Amino acid sequence: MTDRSDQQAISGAASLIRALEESGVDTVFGIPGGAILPAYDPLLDSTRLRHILVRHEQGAGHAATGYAQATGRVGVCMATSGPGATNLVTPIADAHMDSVPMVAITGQVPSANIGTDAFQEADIVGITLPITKHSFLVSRADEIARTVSEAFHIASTGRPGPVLIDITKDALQSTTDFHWPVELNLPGYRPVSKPHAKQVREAARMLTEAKRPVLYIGGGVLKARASTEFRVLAELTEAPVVTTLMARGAFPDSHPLHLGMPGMHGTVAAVTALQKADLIVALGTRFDDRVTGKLSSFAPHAKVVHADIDPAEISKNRAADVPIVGDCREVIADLVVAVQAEHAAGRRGDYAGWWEQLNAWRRTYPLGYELPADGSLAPQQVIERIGRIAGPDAIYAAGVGQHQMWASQFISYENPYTWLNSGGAGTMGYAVPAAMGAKVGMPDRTVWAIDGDGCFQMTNQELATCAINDIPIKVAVINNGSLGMVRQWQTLFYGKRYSNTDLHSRRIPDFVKLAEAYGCVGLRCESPEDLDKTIQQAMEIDDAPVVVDFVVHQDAMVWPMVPAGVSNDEILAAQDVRPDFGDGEE
Ligand SMILES: Cc1ncc(C[n+]2csc(CCOP(=O)(O)OP(=O)(O)O)c2C)c(N)n1
Ligand SMILES: [Mg+2]
Repeated sequence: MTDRSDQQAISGAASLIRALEESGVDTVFGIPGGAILPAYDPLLDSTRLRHILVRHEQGAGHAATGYAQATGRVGVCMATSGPGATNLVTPIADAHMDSVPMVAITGQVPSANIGTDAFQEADIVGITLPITKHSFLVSRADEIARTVSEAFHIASTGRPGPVLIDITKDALQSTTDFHWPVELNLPGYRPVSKPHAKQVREAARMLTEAKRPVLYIGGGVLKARASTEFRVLAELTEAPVVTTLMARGAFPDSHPLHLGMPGMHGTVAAVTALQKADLIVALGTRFDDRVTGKLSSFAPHAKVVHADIDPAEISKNRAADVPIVGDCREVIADLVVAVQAEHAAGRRGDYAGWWEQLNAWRRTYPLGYELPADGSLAPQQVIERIGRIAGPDAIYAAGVGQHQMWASQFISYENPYTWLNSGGAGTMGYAVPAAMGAKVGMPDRTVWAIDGDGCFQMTNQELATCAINDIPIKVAVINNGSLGMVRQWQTLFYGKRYSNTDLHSRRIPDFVKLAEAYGCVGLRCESPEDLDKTIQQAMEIDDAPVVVDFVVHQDAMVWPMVPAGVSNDEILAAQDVRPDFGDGEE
């Protein structure tokens, strides 16, 4: 590595900017303020860093996440102390839940003032301790460059996650020598990436002996950039595949081995395959409660192979018979070799009977929806048509709610890194800023935010950021006039008592006028006849952000559904439709 040290004394702030540049950062999303102000001065001179001035720090955080999820690089956001920093709490928690590599930089009050309730003082390290992979409080200029280097290393290696660097104002203002590269000083941080060969061989042996295996893959396969390797494994074994909400796109939806998404709103085939499996090979996934349903009745007949880079995940929720700690790409590559060895020795899994059953479930209970009898727009149809027209090369970022589930169900994901959403935290307000971050990282791709009328009202101020900074995202507001997902639960579990879920957003705000006020193009679509035309119109605009207000039927519901806390065996394919699995438990 070439030494890019600077013997001249520079400010801590300048060393921060230099360190970010040397770390390969090209974009920082943020808002300045008193404590971080020194860092904004040298930023003005940087030719390698683009700072995008957002309208709310939450927007900066989700933009960093969207950028990271779309590109695989570390996303960076920056804020001042106190309220600037606390506005980052939600996106930091969100990135933590979804293992997104992010570095959040916050200014802190001068070190002499810490603990005095100084103006805009907040103990952001303390506040975010449980929701970061690591956090640093830096109070000396000399430590800034090293800390930046360590933060990027920690955020992006092992199980990725958010790292906070809180820097006191005096550290930014005092002088230091700049040295790069720095020697990392991280005793005890050594993520294991190479899996244990014996465990991998055991997993391969179990795969060939199983009669009803399922390959259950999660976001870790995407984080490890292992989609290509995984496809080889799937095709070699010919075992069925299910992809979690976080793994949509890791394996093509059109692939015949793909059963779809498991979990609360998964396909009948995917959910039931796990329930009836005799072997689950879990790769980069964490047996989340939204996948397992009632844990004690989840996949009662299955032995479990569980591979994850984070040893804390293994046997956390479901005991693993074969635990494998390692990077998913290496695990999968080694599994391919081990399965090939099994085949060479004349041992090959026979899943013919299993596929017969799976195909019957797939045929009988495909994903579907009904068109509203009154001729109004079905939200599912809107989303399906956007997916068809924008195609598999576009990137889709969803909000949280019914529209998110429909976007995961009715858009066909063929490529990795084309589906971005807030899976673990379920953060309303994620879509617009995440789409903005994705578009900045992938400027040549079409980026659609599929948002709810509720979610959109939490972070739509970033439309101003998009319009001003030439970030032409497209936003589909799936306007059902309500907090639809909550309303769905009220319909099903609270006797249709609709307490505080009516947003009246067919009327207020006027999303078309709102879009126009922000310098975007605003369109509205209210009937199926105009659907394709309106989407095409939005597709043709590439010099400004576009917002389409899709006014949809209010009563559409997300199916299939496993009600919270019950066994996945109780899955409902649609309202009052309990699948017949031929086991007499209709
Ligand atoms: C920040 C936040 N607050 C509250 C919730 C609870 N919640 C989950 S979905 C939902 C409704 C979302 O409404 P909308 O954006 O209109 O989406 P829809 O379900 O109607 O498609 C709510 C309130 C949440 N997930 N996140
Ligand atoms: Mg809604």
